[in-house]
Amino acid sequence: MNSIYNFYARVKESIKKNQIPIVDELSEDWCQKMNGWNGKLLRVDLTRKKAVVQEYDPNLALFFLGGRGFAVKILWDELEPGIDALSPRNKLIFAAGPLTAFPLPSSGKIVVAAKSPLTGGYGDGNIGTLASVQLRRAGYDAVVLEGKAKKPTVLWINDNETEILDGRDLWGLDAFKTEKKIKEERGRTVGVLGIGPAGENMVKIALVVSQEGRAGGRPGMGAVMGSKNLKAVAIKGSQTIPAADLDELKALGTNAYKTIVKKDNYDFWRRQGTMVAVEWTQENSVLPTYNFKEGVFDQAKAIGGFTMEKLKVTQRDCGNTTCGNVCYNCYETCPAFTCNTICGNVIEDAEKKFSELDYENVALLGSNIGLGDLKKVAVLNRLADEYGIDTISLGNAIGFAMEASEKKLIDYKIEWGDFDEARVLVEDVAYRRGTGSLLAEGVRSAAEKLDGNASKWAMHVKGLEISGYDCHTAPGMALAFGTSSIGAHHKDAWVISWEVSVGRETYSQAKVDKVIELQRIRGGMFESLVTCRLPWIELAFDLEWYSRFLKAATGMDITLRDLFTIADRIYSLIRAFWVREYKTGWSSAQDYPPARWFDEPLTKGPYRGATLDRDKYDTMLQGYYQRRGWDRRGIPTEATLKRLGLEAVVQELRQYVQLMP
Ligand code: PTT
Ligand code: SF4
Repeated sequence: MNSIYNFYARVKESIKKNQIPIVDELSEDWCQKMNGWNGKLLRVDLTRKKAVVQEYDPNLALFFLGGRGFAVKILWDELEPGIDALSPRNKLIFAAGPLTAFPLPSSGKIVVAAKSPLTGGYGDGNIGTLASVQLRRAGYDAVVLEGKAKKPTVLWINDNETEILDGRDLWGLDAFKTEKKIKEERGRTVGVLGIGPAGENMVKIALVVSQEGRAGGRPGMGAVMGSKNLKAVAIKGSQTIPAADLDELKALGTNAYKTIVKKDNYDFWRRQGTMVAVEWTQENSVLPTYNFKEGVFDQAKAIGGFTMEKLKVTQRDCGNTTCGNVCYNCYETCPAFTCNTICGNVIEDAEKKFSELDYENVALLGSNIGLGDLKKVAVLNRLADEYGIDTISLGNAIGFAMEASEKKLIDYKIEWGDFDEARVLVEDVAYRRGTGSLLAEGVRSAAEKLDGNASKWAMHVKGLEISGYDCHTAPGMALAFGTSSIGAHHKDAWVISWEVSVGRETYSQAKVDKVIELQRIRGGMFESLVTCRLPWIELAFDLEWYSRFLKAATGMDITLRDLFTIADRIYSLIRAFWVREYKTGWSSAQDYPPARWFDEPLTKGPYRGATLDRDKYDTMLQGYYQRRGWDRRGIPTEATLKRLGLEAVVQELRQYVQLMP
């Protein structure tokens, strides 16, 4: 296996071959300072209780930028193929990027990644959290967690000091209480990434939680953390992140914040955030309903953005600053970063507790399980955050259980819209009790254990449950789910709104191209920068800003084209990771959405009778592979890997599958 530290010579060779357009030659000065990056990662072996600071090769930054790019490169280089994702041999990575934590809009994000116990492939997620800012200020770009602690543990990173603390008093607590306790001891501004009981119990749909309403790592990243006996990572830093031109960065930040507030949609966005999507998906018949049987829900209004507005008590951002002021002036002293696109809308739920709502949470825990009461949906949402379970997979799992109960495939009675039983089931999933234990493995696994063709209506791709868009009438979005890098998630290519605007019936090459374009921007660029993509998506904040930010941060001219090359490299490496794990079991069938959308027509709404067409989907999928330079099985060809500077991947992948030239 190749270590990232042997990368240097090959990179120099690649520069000669013009594979890294962002630099003509490696400037020694830049290599020394690495402006934009800290140039260091923290590696913690939990088994041996050892932490080492490693200076990484600057070429890692040039080739993979940060975040998801760093994560997949490290996992590819260092993971033994075929390991159990819940064994100490898996590695859990938290990685920031070259824009994270600078005084720029929405820059407080971090990627959490590992081999996924849910899908068996590459897994990651993106969390907005002060921990991202603190990590960069502590002098690191990433933390790599290896091994397994003997007993429950908390990792404490305080600038250059790292301690592995006894976490036994926190084990068993929910994610909110865990963070609260850590902050009581270590201060309000400490960044905390924690798990709830679901992560502790290695529930495969468990994720990592921060700040009572920020969560990420859908494909079981919380379970990986739990498997390492790691309850939380707490971080505090006080250093200045090296920037090529900090004054210019601040000036750009000032302008960027001002530009954002002047956007036409700004006020409405601040009112509704992502909740605006409930009405839109209902109008366009793509709101997941009754386990994705339908695209319309007769109680959609009751769980929509306008209902939420009436119940809203406050709004929160990832920085947890709540002031909403453009406060980059105190950048050097204040650990908070500011997002003025604030999206977290908080309501009081049916149990009189606060719950932060987003579209996905409401669609999956509302219409998808037939529940039309927003305050009750909010209870399930808050419980998911407390226990540390992904709301999307949870809503799929509950919907699956309701359908299985209706079909009498399980010995458990739960009807559509039954809040009380759903509430019990959430807890049962977190503690792996009864039917909850079946669902804790994800719907792919649950379906395999049931009769009655359950696999046809277990709504997932590659084992990851589908997020909030029904695709009976959206072939482009179905392709986006099919080819997403972590399984069925909209994060890489939310093509649905464009698709609805250009005509949803077609299976055109234009849709293929759009999916790839969005994967480059969202799945490649934003996930490796690492910053929030919402200002761009929701408020049309121009992408060119990010090249300007990068210039000020790194001193390099990194164009959007360069970023897309990096994105393609990341995508092909992620694909190689999946193929190496699945070996000869890999085929284009892995890139198919569930059979339900092809075989069971909608029975309600304006598109009644509609289904996806298998042959046409297949043509689109093959068109997608061609554009990416992958073969008919969806495996990158030798030529593609070499073009992207991934020669070493060719050698290794050949051990597992035959590669096309
Ligand atoms: C993300 C997925 C989403 S996408 C949502 S709501 W969304 C769900 N949120 C969950 C949650 O909350 N609690 C919980 N227990 N499970 C949840 N599962 C679901 O996870 C989130 C925002 C949102 S709100 C979105 S779209 C954007 N996502 C971004 C992204 O992926 N990358 C990026 N560079 N910027 C993004 N900005 C926006 O961030 P996953 P967050 Mg999330 C509580 O985790 O695994 O990536 O899946 O990060 O800080 O909560 O912000 O309508
Ligand atoms: Fe966080 Fe929302 Fe701001 Fe993005 S838009 S940084 S998710 S508060």
